[in-house]
Amino acid sequence: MSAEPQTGSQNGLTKSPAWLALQQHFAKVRERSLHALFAEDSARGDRMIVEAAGLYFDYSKNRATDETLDLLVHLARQAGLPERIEAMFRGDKINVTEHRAVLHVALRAPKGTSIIVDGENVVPQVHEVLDRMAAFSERVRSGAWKGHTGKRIRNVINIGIGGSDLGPVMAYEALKHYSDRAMTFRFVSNVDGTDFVEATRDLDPAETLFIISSKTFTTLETMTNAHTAREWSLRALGGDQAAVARHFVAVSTNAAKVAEFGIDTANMFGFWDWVGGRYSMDSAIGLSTMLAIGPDNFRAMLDGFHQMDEHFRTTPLRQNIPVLMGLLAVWYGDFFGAETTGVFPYEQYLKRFPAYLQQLTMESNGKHITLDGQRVDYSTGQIYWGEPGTNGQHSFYQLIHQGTRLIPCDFIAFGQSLNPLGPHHDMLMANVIAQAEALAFGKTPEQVRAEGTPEWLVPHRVCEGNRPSNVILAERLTPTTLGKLVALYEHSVFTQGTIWHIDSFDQWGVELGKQLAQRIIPEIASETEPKLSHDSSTNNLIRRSRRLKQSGKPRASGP
Ligand code: G6Q
Repeated sequence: MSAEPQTGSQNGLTKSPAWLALQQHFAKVRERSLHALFAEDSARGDRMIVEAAGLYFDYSKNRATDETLDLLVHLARQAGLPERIEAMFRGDKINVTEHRAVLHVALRAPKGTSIIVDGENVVPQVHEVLDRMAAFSERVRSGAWKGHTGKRIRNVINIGIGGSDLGPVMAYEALKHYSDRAMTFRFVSNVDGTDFVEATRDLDPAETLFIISSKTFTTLETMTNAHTAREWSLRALGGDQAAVARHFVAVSTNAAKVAEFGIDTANMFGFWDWVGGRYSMDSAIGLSTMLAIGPDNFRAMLDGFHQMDEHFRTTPLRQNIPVLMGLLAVWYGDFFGAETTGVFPYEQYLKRFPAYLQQLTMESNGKHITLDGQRVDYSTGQIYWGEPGTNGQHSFYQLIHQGTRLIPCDFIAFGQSLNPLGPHHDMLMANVIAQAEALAFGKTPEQVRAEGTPEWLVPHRVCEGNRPSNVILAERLTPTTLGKLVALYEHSVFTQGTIWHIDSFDQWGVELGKQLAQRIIPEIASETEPKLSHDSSTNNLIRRSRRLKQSGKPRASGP
């Protein structure tokens, strides 16, 4: 939704000294090319990097000077970023619209540390749940946990949606290399019955364990799929309700609803209202991840998260990777007018990482009201999207190279492949490095002519360059590295939300979507023609879909 033009900045951001300084600076530097910036400073690529927590972050190919970065850091200070970071880590209720602390960082706090929420240290609770998850995972992985008929569990299906699905799916795919290949992991999220049917069609219910992952345990899609799963299990297991306890476990904050569903709360793994759905993959919502990769690898992932948390919390802003990433996102979104950011992992295992980031970034910062309840007069959250390299190079990269839109890119790559295979990995790495180079420096008319190109074709083949990117390199994709990468983006999102003075931790738009369908479901399902009182389009869509359902054929005319 586009913001209506505003006649002034209600929260003062766009009239603030740091913002005005950036605006003036932008007028000076907007036309400066990356070509020129690198030509003026041959050490730019040596200087504009940060190495921390095992990541190499190269931000030199951004349309920014040292002064830009200084001014952005000044903006961050003006927005109180250091204080906000402290407030989050301290457990202050910074999710103001839900009056909640925001403590995903507590999920990876080492044993023995202390974070107090409402007078209670939450770190021991986190480890108590982790220990229960570990004990359960060991039992399932070893075969000690048996299904109702005495068979061991070979299949695990996570039923959840949004934050209770995207993290587990992404982490399973990302860490498949470390997973127990004798087990099958599937994920059902969509209320479209096809999702459930395709996920279960070749599985034996006697060997299948369902994890019902839902913070609230009321989400329509998840509860519908959970009931279908219970029927599917019980039908095959002789209808004995006792089977539920052997084939269903729950991850939730709502013990009452879990018990109501028939799951033994001894097989429930809890978390807390200070963990947002999209920040929950390292809570018990990660149970499927732990079952796949084992408790030690899961703990290694948590350690990776924690290393990035510590980097974020303790490193000066100017050398702080998530801060720099977040500030550059603000620079492009609010000054250059960029609408989207492309994220391109050159690692097949990270194929779901962009989809995961879409929720993290867009649900968090897709807000137009400030913490003080005022409408913003600047752009907030960008659209994040992406695909693994090199596939994207053969499709949409064209628009990034030669289109009319500015699309800042994040490239993510690893020095070592988990599947070394002949020349593949060198080629993969050559491609990611070449793309960042080509986007930045392009191809000049002179270079195109020197290839013997006829003059009429020259403009078509010229690539102007000046397309910015970050490059993130790590040694190899491990559970630890994955934790660092996710935390990196979490904190970049936090940095952006802090500058924009918005609540990155609520999701009222999602809540509205959850409510609206409830009204239409009975109208679609009703045996008799329902009386409809929506707008004319919605009324017609409901009538048409009822008719399509009944006959499979639309009438010749009318809705
Ligand atoms: C995430 C959102 C949302 C949520 C899902 C599932 O931050 O709040 O994506 O995770 O709607 O909610 P439940 O876990 O309560 O089923």
